[in-house]
Amino acid sequence: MRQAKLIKYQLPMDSGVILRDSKLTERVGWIVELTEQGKKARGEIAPLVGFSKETTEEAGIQAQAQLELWVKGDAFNYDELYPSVASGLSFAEFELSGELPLEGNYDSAPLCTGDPDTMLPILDALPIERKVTKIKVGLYEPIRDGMLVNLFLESIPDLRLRLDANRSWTLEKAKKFASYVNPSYRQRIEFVEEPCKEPGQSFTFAIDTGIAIAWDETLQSAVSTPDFELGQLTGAKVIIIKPTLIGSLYRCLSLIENAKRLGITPVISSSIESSLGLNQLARLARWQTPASVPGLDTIKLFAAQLEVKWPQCDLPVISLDEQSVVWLSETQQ
Ligand code: OSB
Ligand code: MG
Repeated sequence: MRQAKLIKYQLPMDSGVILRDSKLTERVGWIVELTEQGKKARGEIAPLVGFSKETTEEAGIQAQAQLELWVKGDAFNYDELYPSVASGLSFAEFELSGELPLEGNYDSAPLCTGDPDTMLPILDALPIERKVTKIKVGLYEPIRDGMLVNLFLESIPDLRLRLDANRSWTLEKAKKFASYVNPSYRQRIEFVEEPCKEPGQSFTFAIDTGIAIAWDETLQSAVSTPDFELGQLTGAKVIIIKPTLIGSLYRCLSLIENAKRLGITPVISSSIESSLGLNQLARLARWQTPASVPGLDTIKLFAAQLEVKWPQCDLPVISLDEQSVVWLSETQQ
């Protein structure tokens, strides 16, 4: 017999987390719980404001409808669901069937949030194979970004950088940025995520500067179109896979497989899920992309964890029991 539960969670964020120009004071989302033959499995559905197209409400309504069908014996209709809903339900399903291995990769590329002076000793202490940090660029003048990049790469000779411009540069500004970076350092930029407004401009940037790029937003908008083929998204060395914004694990696994076949590196990344969802992402990363450093250093944006602890994180853990159950299958009432 199948049983299911839908729980709404609300977690406080660290003060000062800014997302797409607005402050994120609280993270709200859903946890689905599937029970079958005495086994219980969870998944997280958490649309991210400013990044997901669906709202939290819309995702919750769709999730509940899917759970109602699932307890009656139906399968989830992943291809018809919002990415966040497909992702959360599929994680729960993979967990239930034991297909998601337990071991996780919790060693992410640190997000450079504070000032360089506090980051440098942290980065210096990392082992060489993951001496890499992610820095947001494009928020200020290109010359400032260029100088910052030079400072990091000059201070730590074996450090590599991942930069993310979130499509904020014109081609001209992107090239200006590149011109400020010491040419001998360029190869130590692993990639720039989405340098320009248009994917075509980002591609030109990569060709003209020799600096590798990664698709993040471009992959998200392309993957949901009919007849999508990764091979048509040319020009990037890396694709950023954020299941909450991409969709079901089936879709993610197929992307990973195709990326490897095409010589593109897949990097599993977070969409600021709670510690519950983040742990599953770390397990996906260990399982499917053991050769790349994941982008999961986002627990530090929270003021609390949810139900399960993220290794090496001392934030208080709030129990799922303290969150509100919004729907239960009849057999559980
Ligand atoms: O810009 O890549 C982004 C998280 C949520 C929304 C957007 C982004 C991110 C991250 C995740 O940067 C962390 C990472 O990729 O290392
Ligand atoms: Mg990005």
